[in-house]
Amino acid sequence: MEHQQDSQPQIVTLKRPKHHYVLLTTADGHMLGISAEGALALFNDASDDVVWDRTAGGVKHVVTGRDIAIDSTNDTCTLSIGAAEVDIIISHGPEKLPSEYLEHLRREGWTCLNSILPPEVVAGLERVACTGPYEHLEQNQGSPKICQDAAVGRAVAEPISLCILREYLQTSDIHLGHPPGFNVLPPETLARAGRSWHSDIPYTRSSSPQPVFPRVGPPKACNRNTFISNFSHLNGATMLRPGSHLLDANPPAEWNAPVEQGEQPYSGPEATVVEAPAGSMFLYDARTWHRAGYNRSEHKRGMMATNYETLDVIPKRDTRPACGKLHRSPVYQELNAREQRDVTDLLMNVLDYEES
Ligand SMILES: O=C(O)CCC(=O)C(=O)O
Repeated sequence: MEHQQDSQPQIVTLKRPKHHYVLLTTADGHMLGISAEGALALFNDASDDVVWDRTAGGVKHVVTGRDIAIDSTNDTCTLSIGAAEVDIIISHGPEKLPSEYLEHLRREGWTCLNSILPPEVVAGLERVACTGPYEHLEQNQGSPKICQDAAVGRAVAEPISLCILREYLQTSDIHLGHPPGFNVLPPETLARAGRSWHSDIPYTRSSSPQPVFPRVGPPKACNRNTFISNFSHLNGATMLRPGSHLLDANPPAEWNAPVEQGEQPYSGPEATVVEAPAGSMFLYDARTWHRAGYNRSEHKRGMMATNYETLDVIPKRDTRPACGKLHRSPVYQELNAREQRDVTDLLMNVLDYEES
């Protein structure tokens, strides 16, 4: 990690990791881990217990150090789990243990799961965002993004980030605050959404009958920005003020003072920009002051914005209609059983309310 203290704002640059752990998954999305009793077991949800590392002779369970001999040059194998023979896929995993990301999120107010998504999911997100090889195309605004490519649901239900979000929000009962949104920033433009310094909770411009939550107290919502392009200060990476989620205050008015054409709101040393490769997930407490940067590159900057919140927070936009459309779409059948379950819970697990 390289810090450039002398530039404004503070820039933290994360290079693509040279090494990733692996997950051992079944076709329906269960993850192989080691239970508290020390037995091999399949889990619905991720935790440190499902993270493995490749070794010369197979895989090693990272937390316990237990080795399993398999031909790990292949990406599939069959293992005995209890009385059953189970087919396992060795799949792309995180750079670090979930608990390490969680510790950083609690300490700094943000964490970045560097390059957590496999390339094929990033490619699907590029198709929907119309960035990268598709940047000459215009986004399809005719149906929810989650119905346009299975990559969207796969990213929404990415298991390592979900585990961190549930731990951070201190409940597994979480939902999305709006259907996944695509914040695509063309060159030389101020973002339409999130161009000024703001917090995403308590909501001030929500269309839902939102109770007002105090800024202080336990976290109610956590944002997850999924980088579809490589994110850099040059192409308008999100800026935040670390630690501001713990302040009982909104951003200072002068940070959003009117600016001349081509200038930006506050961009000084109190702000931090995290640069990371496409496929990374950037998590930050939704109270954190943040804003989109200004894209000075020649290409669109693509990002998928999702916001994960506790049950008492009413979604900013009703997520249930998008879920109904997803269930009727062939894209739903491309998701595995765990992804179907997680996406459905995240979109449907809301208290009943009328939009105002
Ligand atoms: O697009 C960005 O970088 C910022 C997004 C934002 O402000 C938001 O999602 O609330």
